[in-house]
Amino acid sequence: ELSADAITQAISAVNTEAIIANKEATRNWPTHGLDYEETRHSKLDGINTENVSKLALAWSAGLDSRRGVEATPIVVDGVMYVTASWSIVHAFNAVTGEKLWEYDPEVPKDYAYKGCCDVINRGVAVYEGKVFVASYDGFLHAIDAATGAQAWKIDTIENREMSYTITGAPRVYKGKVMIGNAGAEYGVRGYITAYDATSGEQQWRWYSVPGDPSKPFEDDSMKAAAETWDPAGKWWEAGGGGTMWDSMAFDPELDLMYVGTGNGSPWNRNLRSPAGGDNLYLASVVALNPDTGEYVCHHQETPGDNWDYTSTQHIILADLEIEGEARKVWLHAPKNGFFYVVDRTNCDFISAEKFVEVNWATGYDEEGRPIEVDGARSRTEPWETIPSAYGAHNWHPMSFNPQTGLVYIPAQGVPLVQQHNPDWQLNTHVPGAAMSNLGWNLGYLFNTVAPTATPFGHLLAWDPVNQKEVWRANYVSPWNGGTLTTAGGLVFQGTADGRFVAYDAKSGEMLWQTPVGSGVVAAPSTWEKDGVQYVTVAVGWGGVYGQMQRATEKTGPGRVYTFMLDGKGEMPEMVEREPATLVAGVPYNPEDIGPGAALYVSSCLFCHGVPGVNNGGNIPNLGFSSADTLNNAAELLLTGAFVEGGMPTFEGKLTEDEVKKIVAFIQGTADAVRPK
Ligand code: PQQ
Repeated sequence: ELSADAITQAISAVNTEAIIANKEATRNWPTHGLDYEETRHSKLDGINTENVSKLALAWSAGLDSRRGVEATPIVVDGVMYVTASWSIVHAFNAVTGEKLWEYDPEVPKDYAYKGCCDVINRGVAVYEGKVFVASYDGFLHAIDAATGAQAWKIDTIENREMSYTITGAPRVYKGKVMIGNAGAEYGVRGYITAYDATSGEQQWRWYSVPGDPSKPFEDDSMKAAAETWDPAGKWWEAGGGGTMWDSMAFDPELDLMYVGTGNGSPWNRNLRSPAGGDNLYLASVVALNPDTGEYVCHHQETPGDNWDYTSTQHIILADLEIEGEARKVWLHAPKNGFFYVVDRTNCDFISAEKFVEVNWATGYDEEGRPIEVDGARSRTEPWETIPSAYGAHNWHPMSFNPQTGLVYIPAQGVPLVQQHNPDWQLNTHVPGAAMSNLGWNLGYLFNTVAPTATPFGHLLAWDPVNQKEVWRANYVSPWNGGTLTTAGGLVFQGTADGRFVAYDAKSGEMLWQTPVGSGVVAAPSTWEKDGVQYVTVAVGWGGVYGQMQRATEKTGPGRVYTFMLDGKGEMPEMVEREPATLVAGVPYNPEDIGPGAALYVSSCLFCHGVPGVNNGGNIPNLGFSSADTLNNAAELLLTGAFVEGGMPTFEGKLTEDEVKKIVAFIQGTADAVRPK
């Protein structure tokens, strides 16, 4: 039994000093990345290489979620907070699994299309008695930790005409709740804001890209940044991008915070800033003063980003000995395929090496600038992006174990070809331009020729001092979960094919695994209560890749699992998908297939995948629709029949005749790929 008083007491005790003190023994998991340095390295060793074979379920609980679950569970003194899709917060007694309360921020379901990558949320922050969640529709909510009642709610979005969303977990440092936002696929201007944790009052805001140059710059960093953009591209109309949609880390000794910035809006620099330029502060790690939000310094990983190479991936602060010298560094493995070690006292570049195959740059010079390859910015030829926009490593958190000296990275490759789109216009539906009917602004056409790369996913153990691979564990698919490493000599990771696995952190030997009933994308956490160590992982397949692809026939729904040695919990039933068959018999005019393909790309592609070719993730592949659905497609699409599930209405966006063409493409493709 956990009384409301006990919860209040536990969460009221969480503040910056307590989060710092927790590092000593890491009994709790009080902040997203475990500690301010975001190491995800637990000092707990109750579960270790010797006994992990006895790890078994303590309890599991449903999250009532059919879309992606990306949250790291926060656990303090036996109280657990985890979010599921649509930013819904669930509170549990972490030892028994008893549900304490649920908080639904009531994100309007017709808001879903304003975000690129599934209606996901990466978790909460807790501080001085409150739980903070940033909802998909851009509000920051403060909730009473014991009761789940709302304490306050703040609109973080300064311009609701733009497609801003929030998917990231807030962090709280010295009484300020920090949160960024998302939307750089659509055209927004990225910013991060700090709010007072008690009152919700805004404390500061820092933009990652300059605004309209006819107005005063907000600060010197914006003035400096504007010089690296070409005004001919009118970046302020598309917003510029640079959204800070995920990572933050804090160094309490230096009193600095670090934040990763996203890609440009539009993606294509030839359109965004035609004369070139670095386009600060896109695709960078930036150091800010956490008290004031003032810019301190930065390292730009992908100058003039042109490939959706976001640098929002998880940042880890570490103290390493490099060439005989003690260095305070940050470690980073962004989408672009290079692993960075940078001096976090002054943002001085130390080293960068490829951690997967990379074709856009051969390496970095001493100043920390990439040596680019000809053709990677072509305005005429297709370019196969290796890594692609899915990232060599996406948001799935990595971890750093100072005992092995290794970083554990969910590495991957998803093939994609991009080609400059000379017909691109801001906020305009152009058939053939991916998702442009929903407001995407990329400036590229995709897969105009077939990619040659092979998809892959592996857990990569990387030595950041020597910048080299030490071991890897191969998977059947990209898009595997975030990692956790422990003083018990272990690495934990969930997999796309629906398992939760423990490895020997030194050797990579698999020591334990269990099925969990769905592909896993989130990272686990570990914590202790009454001397017993537990490991928790939230499960629910999704995110941008998981919407249209899958690697297991097990289909969730979202669930949180807690494991302990000799646990006696009963494994829940694992649900198999209904076998799917390619749709047949829907009448269509073959001449409609071509125009239908272009409309499909601009309205459906990045959620539903290629009909009959992708197999469908948490969103169905339309090649496997029923004939009834396709025969009634116009009515379903144009009246918003699926809005509750997150699909927008296409009323006013598509005509009946255009829907007919899309149906022709779906049925035509199903017929074309059906085995003879
Ligand atoms: N989100 C995911 C996910 O949760 O699976 C994957 C991605 C995002 C990306 O690959 C992105 O590029 C991305 N970009 C933005 C952006 O540009 O603002 C936001 C997000 C997001 O908020 O989830 C993603």
